[in-house]
Amino acid sequence: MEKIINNTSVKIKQGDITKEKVDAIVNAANSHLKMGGGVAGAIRRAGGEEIQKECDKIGYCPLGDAVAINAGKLDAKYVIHAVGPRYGIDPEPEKNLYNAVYNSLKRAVEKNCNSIALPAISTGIFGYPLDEASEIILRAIIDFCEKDAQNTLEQIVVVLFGDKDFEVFKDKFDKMTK
Ligand code: AR6
Repeated sequence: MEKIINNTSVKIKQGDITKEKVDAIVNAANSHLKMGGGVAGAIRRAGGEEIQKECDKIGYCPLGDAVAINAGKLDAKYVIHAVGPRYGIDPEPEKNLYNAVYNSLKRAVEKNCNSIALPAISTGIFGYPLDEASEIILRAIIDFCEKDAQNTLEQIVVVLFGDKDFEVFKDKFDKMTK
């Protein structure tokens, strides 16, 4: 499913984010930038150990923020490590999830990227319920496209791994952009 919002194409698709042909791939990170399982594990396997080494040089990213680092062996130019909230543990989960997504898009623009792919941040190991998280993630993307004066992105792709995740995001996106 694809819609154009203020000159930016926003696409919802199912797949493996490491295979996306985009300038920037977003990782669902933790504050210490230690790449564990889930999408981080997949990015690390596909991009090689230099991705973790680059993360170690930076060492820390605050909750709700995002940092762009080079993408190792991936086709992308950057991996943007976005720190979403651990559901039930971190404060202000809604605000922090929204900010993690919004700041990822900002970092991509700052690095002159035209295209970016994002996963369903916080909805795996960090346990954010999918229905709520999908709405927050999509709200941040739609707001960025509609309101951010700095937006120069041509394409934003939300890549969902599982069938159910894809269906939830697709339905939500459809409702939110009617
Ligand atoms: N492509 C796209 N999405 C994927 C892929 C993939 N290859 N693999 C998994 N997903 P998670 P979080 C989906 O757990 O909840 C790590 O240890 C997955 O199905 O990766 O933010 C980090 O180092 C789910 O829908 O991220 C952090 O410590 C979504 O990606 C912590 O987990 C996010 O799941 C982050 O947890």
